[in-house]
Amino acid sequence: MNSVSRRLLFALLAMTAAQVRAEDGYELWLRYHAIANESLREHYQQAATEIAAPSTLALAQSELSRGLSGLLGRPEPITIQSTRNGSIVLGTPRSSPLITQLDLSLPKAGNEGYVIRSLTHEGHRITVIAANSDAGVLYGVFHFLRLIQTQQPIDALDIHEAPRIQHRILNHWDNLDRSVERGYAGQSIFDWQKLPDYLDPRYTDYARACASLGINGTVPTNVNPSPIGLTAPYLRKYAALANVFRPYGLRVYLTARFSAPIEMGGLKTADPLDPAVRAWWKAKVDEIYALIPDFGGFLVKANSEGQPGPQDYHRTHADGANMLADVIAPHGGIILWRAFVYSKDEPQDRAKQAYSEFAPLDGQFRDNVVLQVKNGPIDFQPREPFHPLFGAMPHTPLVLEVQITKEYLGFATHLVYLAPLFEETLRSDTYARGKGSTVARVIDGSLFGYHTTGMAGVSNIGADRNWTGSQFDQANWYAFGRMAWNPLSSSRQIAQDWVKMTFTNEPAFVEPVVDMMMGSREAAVNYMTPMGLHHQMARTTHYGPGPWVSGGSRADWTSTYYNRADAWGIGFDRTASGSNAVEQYAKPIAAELASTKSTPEQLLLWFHHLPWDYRTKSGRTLWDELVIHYSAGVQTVSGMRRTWAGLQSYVDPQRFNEISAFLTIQEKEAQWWRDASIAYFQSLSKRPLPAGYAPPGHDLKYYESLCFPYAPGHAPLPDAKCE
Ligand code: GCV
Repeated sequence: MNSVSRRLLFALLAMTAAQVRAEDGYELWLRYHAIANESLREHYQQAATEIAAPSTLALAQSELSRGLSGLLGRPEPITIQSTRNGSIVLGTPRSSPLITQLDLSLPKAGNEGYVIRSLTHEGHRITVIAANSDAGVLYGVFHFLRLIQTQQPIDALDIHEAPRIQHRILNHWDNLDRSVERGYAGQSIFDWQKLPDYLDPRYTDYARACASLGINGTVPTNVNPSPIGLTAPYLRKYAALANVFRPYGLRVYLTARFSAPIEMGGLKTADPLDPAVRAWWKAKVDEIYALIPDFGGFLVKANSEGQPGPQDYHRTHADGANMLADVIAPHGGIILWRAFVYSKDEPQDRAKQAYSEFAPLDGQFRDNVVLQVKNGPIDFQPREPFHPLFGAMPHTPLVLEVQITKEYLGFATHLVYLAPLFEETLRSDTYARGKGSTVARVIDGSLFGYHTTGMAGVSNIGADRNWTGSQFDQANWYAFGRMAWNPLSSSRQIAQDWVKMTFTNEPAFVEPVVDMMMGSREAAVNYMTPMGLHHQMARTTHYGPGPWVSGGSRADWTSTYYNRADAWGIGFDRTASGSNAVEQYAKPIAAELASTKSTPEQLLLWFHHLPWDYRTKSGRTLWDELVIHYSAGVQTVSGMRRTWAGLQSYVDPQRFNEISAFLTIQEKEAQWWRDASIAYFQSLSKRPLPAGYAPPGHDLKYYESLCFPYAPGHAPLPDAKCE
C-alpha cells in the first residue's frame, strides 16, 4: 500500500470509528481521539516527535504519551534526553539538568504552576514543560494536550501558569452507605465496603480527571457525617484512597462530626474548651496523620440543620474551629469551617443569619482556619446576590463554596451550564475596599492579603458511567476546576474548550452548543424563579415546583416564607422597612439595593415586596413581566432542544440520544415549573395572563397534588408521602 492509500485508509478508519463507536461519556473531556484533519495531524506530529522525561515523571510522561498516541494516531518514542526536533521535554529543576540550565522563570510558578515554552536547544526545536513539582509538570502536560485537543497552535508557546487559588477542593456529600445527598449520578463512586482491599480503577480515573483541571483536594464524605466515619477501619479506607490520589496531587480531607468525642470516644461532652475533648481530637488527628501523612484537614458543618456544634455548649464558632485548628496545626492541616448556619429558633431573616453570626468573629480564628461561605446568602438558588460575608471579613480567609450538583437547578436531566453563575458571583463587586473589590479578589486573597485561599465545589460525581448523571453536567465539574484555578476565567472560553474536547472542534457544532450552554442558566432562572424569586421548589426532595409550600417544622424551609405572595403583591422586603438585609452590604451596594429603581431587575423580588401592578422597566406590570419571564424560560429550552436535534451528524448516537431525551424531559419540566408557578400566583393575583400567553395546562390542585417521594438525592420520604 502506498503512503497516499495508507493515509486515506487511516482517515476513513478514524471517521468511521468516530461515527460508529458508541460513547457513554466515561472518557470525559480527556477523549484523545485521533485528529481527523490530516494536514493538521501531520503538523502536530512534526511538533511532537518524542517525549523526553526523567523516570521520576513517569505519570506525566505516560499521560502525554497516551494523549499524543491517541490524538496523533501513533505512539511517540520515549527518551531520557531530548534528541531531535519536536522533542517534548518534561522536567523539574530537581529531576532534569536541562531544566536547571534554562532560564524559564520557574520560581514564579510556585509549587503547582508550570511553564510551557517552545525553544531551540542544541540546534533542535523543542517544547519544554517544566515545573517545580511533579504535580506541576502533570498540570502542564494536561494544558499542552488541551491545546492539541482544541486545535491551537503549539509552535511558539510561552505559557506561564500558576493557580490563583491554593485549595481547590471537591466536596462530596457521599454517605457511608454509598447514597449521595443531593447526588443525581447514581451511587457514590467510593465503595466503602470493598475498601481498602479493593481499589476500583475508577479511583485512578477520578484523580486523573481532577488533576487535568488542577483540582488538588477532595473531601470524600458528607458534611452531614456519620459518627463512625472517623473510626479506625474507615481511616484505613481513606488512606487507601489517599495513596491512589497522591501521585495526581490530590489530597484527602475529611468531614468531622463535632460530637464525635461523645459518640465514638465515650466522653460525656464535646465542649471544645474541655481538656478531655481536646485530647480526644488530638489523638484522632495523630492517628489520621500516621495513616495519611499529607492529610489536608477537616471540613466542618456545625450548628446547622441539626448538626452538633460548639453552640451546644454555649461556645462560639471560633471556639470550636480553634480547638480543632490547634490540634491539627502541628501537622500542617487546615480547618474549613462552614458558614452555612441558620437557626430554626431564630426570628431573623435566614438570609441575614450567617453574617450576623460570623462577621463579629472576624479576626478571632486561628491562622489555619478558613471560613467556607456559599456563593449566596440562602442556598445555591438559581440566582442569588453574592453572600454579604464576602467583603465583611478582612481578617479571616474566606473560601467560596459553589454547588456543582444541581440540587436546585433541575437535577441531572436539565442542561444548565453553571459557569455563568460562578462567574456572576466571582465578578460581583463587594465595594469592601472601593470599586473593583470583587468576590474573585476576596477569595484569591489579593483584596485583604489572605494568607490562605480556596474554592470548594459540591461534587456532582457518582457511579454512573458518564460520571455526572448527564453528559452536560460534566461541563460543570470541568468549569469548577478551571475557575478554581483561575477565578478570572471566562465562562464562554471554558465552554468552548469543553465542547471541543468532549465532542468535536467543528465550528458548526461548537458555536450553537456554546451559545446553548451560555443561555441555559438564565433559562432555568426564568422558568423556575424569575426576577429574584427564590426557594420555590417542592419540600424536602427539592424536585419540581412548590411555590405553595407552607407550614411544617420550620418556616424558613417553606416557599411562602420567601415569596410572601398575597392578593396585593409578591417579594421579600429586605430593605429598612423589612428585614434590612441590605445593610449587610457595603454602603454603595446597600444604597443601590434599598431602592426598587436601582435594584437590578433580576434581583427585584429578592429585596422588595411589590404590588402586582408595579411598573417594571419595560413599562409592563410586575404580574405580566413575571408571566413573560416564566414563558421565556420554556421557550429557550424548546430552542435548545431544536438546536440539538439539528446536530446529530456531529455526535455518536449514544450520547446524542441521551442528550436529546434529557432535553425533552427538561422542556416538559420547564413547562411544569412555569405552569405550576403561574397557577399558584394567579390564584392570589387574580389577574389575567397577558395576551397571547397560554394558561397553565392544569388547575392548581393538580400541581399541588404531584408527589415524588422517591426523587433522587434524598432518602425516600416516610410512608412515601410528600407532606
Ligand atoms: C448537606 C442544603 C441541602 C442539604 C445540605 C445543606 C448543606 O440545605 O438541601 O442537603 O446538606 O444544604 O449545605 O449543608
